[in-house]
Amino acid sequence: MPESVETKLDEKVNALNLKEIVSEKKPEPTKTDVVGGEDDEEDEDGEDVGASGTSDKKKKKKKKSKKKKKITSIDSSYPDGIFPEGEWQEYPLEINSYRTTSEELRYLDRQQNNKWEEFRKGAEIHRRVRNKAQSSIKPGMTMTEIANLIEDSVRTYAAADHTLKAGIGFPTGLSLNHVAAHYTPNSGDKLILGKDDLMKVDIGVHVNGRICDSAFTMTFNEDGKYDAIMKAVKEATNTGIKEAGIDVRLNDIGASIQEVMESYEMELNGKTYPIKCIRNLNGHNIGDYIIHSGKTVPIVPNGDMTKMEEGETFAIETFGSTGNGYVLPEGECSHYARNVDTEHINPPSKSAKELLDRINSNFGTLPWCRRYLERTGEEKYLFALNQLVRAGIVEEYPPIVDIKGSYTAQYEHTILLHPHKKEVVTRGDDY
Ligand SMILES: [Co+2]
Repeated sequence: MPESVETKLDEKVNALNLKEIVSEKKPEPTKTDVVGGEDDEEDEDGEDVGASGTSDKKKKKKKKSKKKKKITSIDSSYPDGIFPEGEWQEYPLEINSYRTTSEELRYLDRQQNNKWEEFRKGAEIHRRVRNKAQSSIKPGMTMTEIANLIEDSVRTYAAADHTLKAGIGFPTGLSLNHVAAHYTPNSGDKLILGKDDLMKVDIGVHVNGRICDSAFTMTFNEDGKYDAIMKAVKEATNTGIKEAGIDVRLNDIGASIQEVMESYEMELNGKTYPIKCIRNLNGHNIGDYIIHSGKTVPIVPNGDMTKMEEGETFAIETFGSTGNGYVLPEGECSHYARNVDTEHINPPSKSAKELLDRINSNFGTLPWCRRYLERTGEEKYLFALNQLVRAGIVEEYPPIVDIKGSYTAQYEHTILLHPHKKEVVTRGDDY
């Protein structure tokens, strides 16, 4: 989920659609609910997909197996509470090479093991959910069906009795073509995925507030139309990950990303388009229950000489576009989050106060969307929600788009800056 820095003011202007939504109350799925249809299976021995992924051999075995198994909690596959580690990388700067071998720093790292295991558990859920998404999503499905498929899987793997303990870390981004981010269906949405669409799938999983933020791009176009933009963005994100580290300046990461991204171009209908970084979308550091926590990781050089620091966790994400390389808010808003440090602001009405209590008890400062609010039983809440937005208590994050007819792609991973090494915790064999 990207941070959109320069558009903050514009977002305020983009007023909420006040059309009332009559919502259906949806029951919380129980732990034994089957999610996502017929293909739900798990290895009988509960083996992890892990960063190294499922082997072909195993896939064949799965295909043959007649026994369909339900998705169950991730904990049942890891009863000892030790989850697969992500990809380890050494820090890039020469002055930090001592870190790799320092016994003292390794000891210091082990002191924080609970925190790292929470991230790794979220990452393993993320890998399994996205594997399922990649094999189950097909053109012709509605955005609502796709979102439900992903979100029900997250909820079942997390198997938490409360949304603040573990589960969805932010609304599932399903942004098509020129829409770069922050699109998820509101109830009643009838949008259907087409074969030629370029879809950014941005999934958030949290465990005790440790949020894994990771995204990929998919299409069902078979003539390779989008190969260049997808390759450019994947490589740019991997460059950002490689360059990131303790004492590295944020500006320098942006410069490295741009150099890789903008070495690509793409042909569309006989015309060649340069692939540009979307310069007002950024990676960000991640705090407990806070998806955008102060530091911004640019994807072009921006003069920010702030350094990354030991113990920090970042979402490294890049966006490429065949359009202007600049996004603006457009369309009906679905994403919201309560702002931090707003306890001193009084909600402007009784209904706004009640809605805020509901938001606090279900999401705290985690981002959410209208569908999640409706699951808690809320209906006809838009007037009160608009009041909370205008009071500055809740922030809205409308879809952000490049020019119509352009194509945008995104890849994203969460990285952990351990004292001795960095860990790309959400790495899988898919991306
Ligand atoms: Co993000």
